[in-house]
Amino acid sequence: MTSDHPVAPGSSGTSPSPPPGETSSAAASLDAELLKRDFPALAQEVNGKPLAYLDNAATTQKPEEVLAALEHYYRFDNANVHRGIHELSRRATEAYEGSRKRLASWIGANGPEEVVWTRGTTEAINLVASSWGGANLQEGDEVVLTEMEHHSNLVPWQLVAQRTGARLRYVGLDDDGRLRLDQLPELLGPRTRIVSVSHVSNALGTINPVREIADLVRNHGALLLVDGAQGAAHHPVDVQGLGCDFYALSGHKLMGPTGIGALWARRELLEEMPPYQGGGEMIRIVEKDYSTWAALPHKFEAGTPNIAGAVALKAAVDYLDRVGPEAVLRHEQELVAYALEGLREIPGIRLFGPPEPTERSGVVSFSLSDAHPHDVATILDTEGVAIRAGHHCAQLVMKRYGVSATTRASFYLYNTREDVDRLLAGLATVEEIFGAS
Ligand code: C6P
Repeated sequence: MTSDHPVAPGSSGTSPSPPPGETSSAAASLDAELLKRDFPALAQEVNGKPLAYLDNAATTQKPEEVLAALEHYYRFDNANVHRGIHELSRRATEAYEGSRKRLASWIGANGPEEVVWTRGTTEAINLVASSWGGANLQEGDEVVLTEMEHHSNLVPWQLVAQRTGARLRYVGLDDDGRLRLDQLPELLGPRTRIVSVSHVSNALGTINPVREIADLVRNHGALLLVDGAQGAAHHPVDVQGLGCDFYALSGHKLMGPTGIGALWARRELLEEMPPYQGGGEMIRIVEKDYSTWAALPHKFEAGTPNIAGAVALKAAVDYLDRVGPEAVLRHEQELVAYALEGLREIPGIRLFGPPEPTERSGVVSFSLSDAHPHDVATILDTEGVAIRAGHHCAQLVMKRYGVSATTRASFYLYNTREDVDRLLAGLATVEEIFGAS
């Protein structure tokens, strides 16, 4: 993928953000070939073939500057945060809190105290379900979810529903992998307390109209949590513009380290919510029978955090910001369009998700009539093409479409048309092995 105006890290490739869910036609394009060189893991051969890494919805590769930030922290600044009165601790704290500030302003938070570090999206949603849900849900209250959700946005609500007697209700999916938003007004009842929905589906690629959902939910007086695991990495995020109350994200999906993520929440909600876990860092005073809590966001951060992860996440955000989230989304949609064109030629293929590439981010999910997704993934692996096969932790999606698994290729800013060609060539090999698939 080349362009007349390639944008590489180091140059400013950003342009004003379009409304959520839309791409700006004026968005700068990017030069994936050039960006790829920043990612050492992508330079290797796998099974004797150059690696075509198409499993980015699972996790993304890390650019040199993220690796350098991790190494720099451990080589020079390694110390615990907020505790020691010494130079290293001061530096570690500054880098750790500096990263929080960067993330907060990048997603449009009203301040760093609205950003709680977590291990990732899963922990962020568990935090809300357990803390907010435990304190606010009562028997007969309702939580509205969708059939599109990742298990991380289902199971925490099931657990709190079992504890409190709250009921779970579900927005369905249409045949093309879109939410049945026509059902939402009916599902929002007098007992609805919270709606929790993914920004982008990991199994289908669908970009959900979060703002539209937020308007309905807020007019109804309920809260909205957005699972942004597949949102923030591929899509401009402005939590104010989205109109949500909670936004959960994972650092490793946006080129940061694993084990670091964040929960953004409106300050007044965090103020009212009880702590999620107890331990060091999150207290002000500890007596024998009770304790009082530290100020936000530390009230929710018990124990020694993933300092290196948080510090290196800033490098990832800086990188993504320079490339420009609008350009990333547009690039992914171009790759999706190109992939769909090739995939539609394959006999016996079934495609999942919206037919229009502009309705999705960089995910293509499909099944072949004769080959099991795991066999497809294994054959592609021998060709050096990394994809994911399975239920993608979205068993309700699989059930909705009557399959147990799909094959999924997911693109990111460093993928090229050549990577897609490698996928298509690998599928031709699958066809040869399995006959007319
Ligand atoms: N989906 C995938 O291959 P964690 O594991 O906490 O970083 O993210 C969980 C999660 C939550 N919501 C959505 C929409 C997701 O896609 C994921 C992670 C990966 O699709 C791993 S199962």
